[in-house]
Amino acid sequence: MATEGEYFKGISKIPYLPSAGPHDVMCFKQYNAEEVLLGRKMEDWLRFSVCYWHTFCGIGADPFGSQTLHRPWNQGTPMESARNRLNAAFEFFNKLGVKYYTFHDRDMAPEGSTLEESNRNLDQLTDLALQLQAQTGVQVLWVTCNLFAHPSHVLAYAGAQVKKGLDIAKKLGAENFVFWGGREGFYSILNTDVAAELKHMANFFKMAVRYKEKIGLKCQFLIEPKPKEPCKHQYDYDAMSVIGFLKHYGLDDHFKLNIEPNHTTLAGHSYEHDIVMASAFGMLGSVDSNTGSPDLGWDTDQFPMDTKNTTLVMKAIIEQGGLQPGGLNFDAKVRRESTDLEDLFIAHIGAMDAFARGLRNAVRLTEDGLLPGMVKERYSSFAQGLGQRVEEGTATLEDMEAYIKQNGEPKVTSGKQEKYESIFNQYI
Ligand code: XUL
Ligand code: CO
Repeated sequence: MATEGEYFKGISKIPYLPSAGPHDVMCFKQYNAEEVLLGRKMEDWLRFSVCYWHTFCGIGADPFGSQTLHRPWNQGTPMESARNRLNAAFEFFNKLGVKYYTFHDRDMAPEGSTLEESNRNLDQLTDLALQLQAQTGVQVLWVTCNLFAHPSHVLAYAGAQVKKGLDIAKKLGAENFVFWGGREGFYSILNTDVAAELKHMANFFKMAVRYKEKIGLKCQFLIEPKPKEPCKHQYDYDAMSVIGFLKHYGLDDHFKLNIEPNHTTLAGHSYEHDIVMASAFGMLGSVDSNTGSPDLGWDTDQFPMDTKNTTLVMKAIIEQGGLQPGGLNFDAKVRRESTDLEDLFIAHIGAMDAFARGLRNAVRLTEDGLLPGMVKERYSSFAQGLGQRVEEGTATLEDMEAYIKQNGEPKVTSGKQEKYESIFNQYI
């Protein structure tokens, strides 16, 4: 029965029905929140989060066409719509069974004609958000500020906005705060002083760290790499560029990375690349779990449905012991042709099942130990003798020369890539 103020009528709490047939797309067949794998509940490995901007603010417009998605919550004044949207969002989280959400300041509350008015709008909407969080137990995975839409492109405005963003992160108990500037880059090198901009960006982050400490905000700071779009070149190009930047400016103790695979593929890497690289440096904080179309040159923010990709991601997450306090945030939008409200559920359920299956695959891969054992064996010569001294950083080039002279020409050892690939395929 539809209750008053209900937006997703006819849809009740999404059940786990592992034996449902392929036609039934409104249930989970893989994701069983309470099931324990490797000593942890599935919901704690996966920490799913719904993003506000695509799912509740998206209207299907693109540079070539206007609105196709007409949502029932977009009614009344901008503030009335914002309130309806927040109520619809919490109904969606509850029915889907997701415990986290993410938002930009300007998707939760409309921009006013001054900073003060925008801040007042945000105060009112975050009061309602706090109430809905308390009623439902749904929490903020991360907050971010939309620093890319305002027409003035003034650095001080961005600073003022981030100050307020950090205040609301504290108010709502956000577990993380994301920085994805969008405009931190350039369109033409001719009018750009790259060294000055990088220094200003680092100093901006230092201001954010100082304000966070001043207000006693306990959340993880994350930078989200993206190589381009809207800028021609963005300074936070990919995981390794951001890690280098953070280390260069002494910020690496204060930030980790929020990796979005669609951005990774835009940077010319394979889907899992930045997840693996960030994790290798202890810098993987959270994931904007989406996918692109690698044959396209722009950010399509599609729902991640490919279980090979999700298996590779979950393998890296298991290897680093989980993603907490980060999570898997669906920075993904339904296509402009997917016009039914139900499509929002179908998309999230499909992606959650793809990740749950990826988790199950990665758990089997870990428990069997076959592939991890083969990798260990491949590096075993670094566990003793000269190899061990390379590992420890005490070997010299002279040692290497002496080793070769003593042991003669090296024997060829196969890298066995096809064997690894063929074994991996048996887990997906
Ligand atoms: C843009 C993008 C953003 C960030 C938050 O490509 O991914 O939505 O995740 O600003
Ligand atoms: Co993102």
